Amino acid sequence: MDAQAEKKPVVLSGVQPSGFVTLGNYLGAFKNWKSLQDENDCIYMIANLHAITVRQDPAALKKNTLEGLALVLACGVDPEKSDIFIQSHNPHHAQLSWVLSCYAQFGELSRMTQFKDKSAKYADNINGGLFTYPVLMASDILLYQTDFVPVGIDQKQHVELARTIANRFNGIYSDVFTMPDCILPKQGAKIMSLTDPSKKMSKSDPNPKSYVAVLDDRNTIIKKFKSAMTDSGSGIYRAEDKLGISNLMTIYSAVTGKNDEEIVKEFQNFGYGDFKAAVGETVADTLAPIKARFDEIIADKAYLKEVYTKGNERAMKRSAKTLSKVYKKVGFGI
Ligand code: AQP
Repeated sequence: MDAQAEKKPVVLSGVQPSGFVTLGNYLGAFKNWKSLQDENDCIYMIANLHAITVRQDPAALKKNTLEGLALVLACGVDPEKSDIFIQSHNPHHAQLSWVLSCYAQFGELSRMTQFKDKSAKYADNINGGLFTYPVLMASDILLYQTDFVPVGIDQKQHVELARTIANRFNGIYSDVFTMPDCILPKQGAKIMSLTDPSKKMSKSDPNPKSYVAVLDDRNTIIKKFKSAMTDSGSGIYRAEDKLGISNLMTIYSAVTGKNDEEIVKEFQNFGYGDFKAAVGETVADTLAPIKARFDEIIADKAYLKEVYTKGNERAMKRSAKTLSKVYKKVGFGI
């Protein structure tokens, strides 16, 4: 086989260290990071540049960054197989972001749903970074000539914008960037809030009962599921007017791999209360080994440093090639 035929698809994904990681982040994105490692060339980053679009406490951001890294490792990402690094350690992301911001239109950025949502949520701090966030994300993706980006549905629009920017740049300067595609999970691409199943489960929700954090203890997880909002009526099945039950079925399906038919059969004689408790216990059982592994890894700071240092060295070697090509194309290559 020649080298080209052996080349594995490049996968890139990231998680922001903007607090704890929710069950939504886990099921929507990095539950699949481990299984993608064998067939793909994977790059995973702790996206701390993105995190400061919302005001962060510096000490907390530092702590959350290391914890994010430890959690990714606890979920089975193997630093021997994948490049794992901290985004701010590689200056190429910010450098490419400036160039690409000159190839993204104001109108395009104004249409981003996340910008509209976050501007409403953080009305006293609608900063430029919140607006240009998708350009930085495009840079993250395009720097590594990424083929696939595993994300939850909320990030799909940003990956599409990365394609628009890549297409525009390639059209002007000939092929520089690979065109990326999303990978959405079959179940769990949009996990909804436990207290208001019409809204996305989100770590910044002021009501802690609305989300489950991956590192919540068993009792907390079960309690939160038991208090999840359900609908009037009875019966465990998916329907448009049963948003609460449908969300719990999605979570159960994403965690167990069972389909709706199997779930309906399994819980045909259950009331809502017993179903909620069963989902809570299954989620708690799934997350317990991750938490145990996380506790071991976070205690070993030397190991974490080794992982992010080596990961960043490898990542920078790769991103330098793309950045240098871009600089030459736009006329910076003096
Ligand atoms: N509810 C969700 N269901 C499925 N996937 C989700 N993701 C986020 N929420 C859900 C996916 O998680 C990955 C990492 O997300 P992030 O770190 O960029 O944070 P976010 O999307 O900003 O997550 P939150 O919880 O909604 O944070 P806040 O409250 O700060 O806005 C991404 O792939 C995302 O799609």
